[in-house]
Amino acid sequence: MRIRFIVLSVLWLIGASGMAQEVAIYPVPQSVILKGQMPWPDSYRMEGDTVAHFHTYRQLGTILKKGKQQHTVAVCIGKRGEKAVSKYTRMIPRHPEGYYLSIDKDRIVLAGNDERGLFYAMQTLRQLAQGEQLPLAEVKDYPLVRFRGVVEGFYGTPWSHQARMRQLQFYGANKMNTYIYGPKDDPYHSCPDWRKPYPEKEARQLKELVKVAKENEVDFVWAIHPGQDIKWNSEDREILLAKFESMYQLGIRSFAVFFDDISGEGTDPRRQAELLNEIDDRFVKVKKDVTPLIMCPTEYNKSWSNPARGYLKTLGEELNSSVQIMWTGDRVISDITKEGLAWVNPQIRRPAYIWWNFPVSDYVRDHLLMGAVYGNDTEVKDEMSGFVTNPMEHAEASKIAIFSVADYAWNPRQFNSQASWKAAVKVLLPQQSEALQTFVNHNSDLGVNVHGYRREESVDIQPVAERFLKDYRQGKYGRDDFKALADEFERILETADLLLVDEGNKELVAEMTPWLYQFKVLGESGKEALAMVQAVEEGDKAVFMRKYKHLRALQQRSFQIDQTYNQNPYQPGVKTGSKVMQPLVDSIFVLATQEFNRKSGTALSSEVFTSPHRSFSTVAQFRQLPVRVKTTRVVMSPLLEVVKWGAGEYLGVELDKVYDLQALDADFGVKNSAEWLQLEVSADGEHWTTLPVTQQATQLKAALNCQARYIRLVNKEDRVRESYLRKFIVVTGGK
Ligand code: LOG
Repeated sequence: MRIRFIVLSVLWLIGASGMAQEVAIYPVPQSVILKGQMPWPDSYRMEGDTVAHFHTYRQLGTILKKGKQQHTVAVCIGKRGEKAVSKYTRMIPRHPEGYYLSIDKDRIVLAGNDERGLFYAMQTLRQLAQGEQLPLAEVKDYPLVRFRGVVEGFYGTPWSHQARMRQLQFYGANKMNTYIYGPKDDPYHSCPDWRKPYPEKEARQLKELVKVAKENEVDFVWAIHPGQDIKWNSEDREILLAKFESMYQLGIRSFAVFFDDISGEGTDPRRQAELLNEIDDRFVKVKKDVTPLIMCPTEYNKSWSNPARGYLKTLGEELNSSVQIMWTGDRVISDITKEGLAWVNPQIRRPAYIWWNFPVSDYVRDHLLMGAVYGNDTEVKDEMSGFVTNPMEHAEASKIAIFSVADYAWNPRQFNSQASWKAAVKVLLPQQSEALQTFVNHNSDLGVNVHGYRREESVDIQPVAERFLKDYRQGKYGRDDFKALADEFERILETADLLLVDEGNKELVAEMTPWLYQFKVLGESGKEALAMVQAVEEGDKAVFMRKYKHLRALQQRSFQIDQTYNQNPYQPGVKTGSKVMQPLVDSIFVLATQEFNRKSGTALSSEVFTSPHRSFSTVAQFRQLPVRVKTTRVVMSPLLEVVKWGAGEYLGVELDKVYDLQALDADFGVKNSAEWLQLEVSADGEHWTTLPVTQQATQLKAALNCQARYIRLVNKEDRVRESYLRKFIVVTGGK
């Protein structure tokens, strides 16, 4: 029997030549020894307390196969201290959630350091037992980061009950132990209804989730987000405690309090600490079976934190030491670095509990973020107490990133981003993984966005695309490059069809469908753009015209998809391949059309439609806000966080030329914005005219009735003001 190690401890090929069998274990274990394999036996004999470990034990039925080999294998399951595994005590790692798994000819041993460790041994056994033969192996394993999981903490449509059930199973299978429930748009989690109990149906569903979480060894953490309207008085404190008590009655044993994205009184760190300590003393510690509290601070990232104000330091000093403090890194969206942790940890006097804002897409909702997980430091296990990812509102599509976060957080040192990403794709859609890999290759980046966070995309083809364009601008190009691009476009359009009809993961395909429609158009457009290049070269005018017209139609089709699907009020539309492939198609189209015009003396339009307008601002948080056009409306992308306007700072839209302006329709989420914001318009960007604004609740309205190119709102006061940006629409009269 021959054993070959392919990539150390990630993927092994075992077996006699010709009968190679792939064994992949994720998250990558700390130590694995493979000793060969054997045919599946025809019977098993259980040893150990299967009643006590029932939810782990019952998985055996779906894992162990019965073969023809006349042989009985003993299966010992238990945790440290139990008789069934007492012989193996020394082999079990002394780490929370650690386990020892061994499979040899006569015996399978699943020995946990604790209950969860035992459950994880079973998950590893499941991955080992996928093939025609049973691998003989010895695994000693434990996680390096204590809390690993997901925070459902995004804005947008909360996950459905079914989606959450599927998630919890996925976490268990991938050794994640934490799910923090905190969807911003659940009214009972946040304002206005955090004070009220859940209605009966929602309460019943939460109960069911808690049960499934338990079966999968996941702590179901219920978070409350009361900061926007909390009063620091005993009444609100008692109401909050009563709400926690009612959640406890539903079976919840883990709790969090979020103070992110709020303004006003609720942001006071002293009051926040007082409240949390009181919950800790009067609720968590009294209950005995409740896990340590988690809190998300108001200054949850470095760029928003001002050490002179002492917010974090106050929390660090005053919060009970058992309370976990969440942290998103140097910015709202950023990867975690050693330096960043060295900055925050001394202030909060404990290792930060990481809230990683990827693949959350609530600020780029027209994109699907299915790229690889990379960028987090792999030598920071001791500097963080937990690592949870904030996903997209698309639950199934988020599993690509979740899978790799599970891998990273379990064993950061051996984390291999690319291998993990590809393994995730295979797990999510085993029968159609090549197609899914093509799709995710081109659906990774976020496009220009307010947080400036970008991801690599179309990595393999990107250098080819760049070289091709550079050469073509100089009137030549390489045949091989042309062919490679043509192949890729073809693959893209095939992939779209393959995935659209696939039944292997219906939930995933449903989430991806609008993007698959767009992906298909992208593939077709790319093919036609290259056909235009060829037709110009061959001097075939008729073919060129046909291809030109078709590509024009495809551009319109793409626009229709963008205007029809995923019409959320934030970033409506459907973008795919937006980093490399779509710009490539646009550039080829422009260059080939110009070349054709030059050669044949025609004047075909080579214009590609993009928004000609842009936003401008002196407020750092408003930089790079995308602006889009919807018929005669110029719409700025809303922002979810609290924004600080310094004295005299402004936000505005610059149109591509002077227009007849009709109205401004804005909403800054605060009731007094008309008092401190001044509306100004200008034709040249130098001479400004002030116009009146009216306010109703948080809505701002102004009749413009003038000709102008620039419209801005200025903080006319000499002090900092806070607001949100819910809406900023300029209505033009067309021309
Ligand atoms: C929110 C979060 C949101 C994310 C990305 C935290 C702690 N809070 O700016 O709910 O999903 O950023 O938009 C946040 O990240 N605010």
